[in-house]
Amino acid sequence: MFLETAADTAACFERNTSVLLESENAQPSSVYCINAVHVGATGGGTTSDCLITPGPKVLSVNYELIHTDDLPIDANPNAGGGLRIFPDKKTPNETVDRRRIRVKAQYSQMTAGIRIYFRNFDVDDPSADTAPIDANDNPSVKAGNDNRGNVDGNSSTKAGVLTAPSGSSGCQTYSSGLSCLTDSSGIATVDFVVTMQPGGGG
Ligand SMILES: [Ca+2]
Ligand SMILES: [Ca+2]
Ligand SMILES: [Ca+2]
Repeated sequence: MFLETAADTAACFERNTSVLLESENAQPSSVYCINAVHVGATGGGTTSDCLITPGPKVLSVNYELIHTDDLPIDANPNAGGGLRIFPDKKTPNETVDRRRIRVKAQYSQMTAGIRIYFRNFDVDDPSADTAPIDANDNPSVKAGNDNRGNVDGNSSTKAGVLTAPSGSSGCQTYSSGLSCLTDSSGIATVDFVVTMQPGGGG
């Protein structure tokens, strides 16, 4: 690539010098470099400088209801803050699974086919740090992995389960969770099933 500004050209005629600005080939990571080649009547030389451009990344993670009659996602007023959902039945005999929530990650480029990796955690119950509520903490460590429930009767799902949304394609499990591909808006989507007995509270 070759660049020469009008100002540089004007300077050439006045001083019989020129400055050629050249971008280097793509550099690793997010480094972008420009070389300036100076040519003058009494000599010349090359100077260069580099800058780091912002790399592509996930800008935000948002949560959406799956069933239109689910209770809204709202701010958790209890210890720990964050957001909360109501995963229980709304009437005694209904069969709707309200434990499932939709998670959308927004990539910084509106590009389809970028693989985004999702991972879920069983975080510490912030409401207590001692038994009988939360027995796995101590004065210096507030340990997670204290959920009492799980998704499917297997203790390996104590942190909840990530699943591919119905009708999606391109999702793959990996050692720590699930990855899915972005759509043309740069959004990758997974579903997350919560446990019914979070925290150490049982
Ligand atoms: Ca704990
Ligand atoms: Ca705790
Ligand atoms: Ca927990």
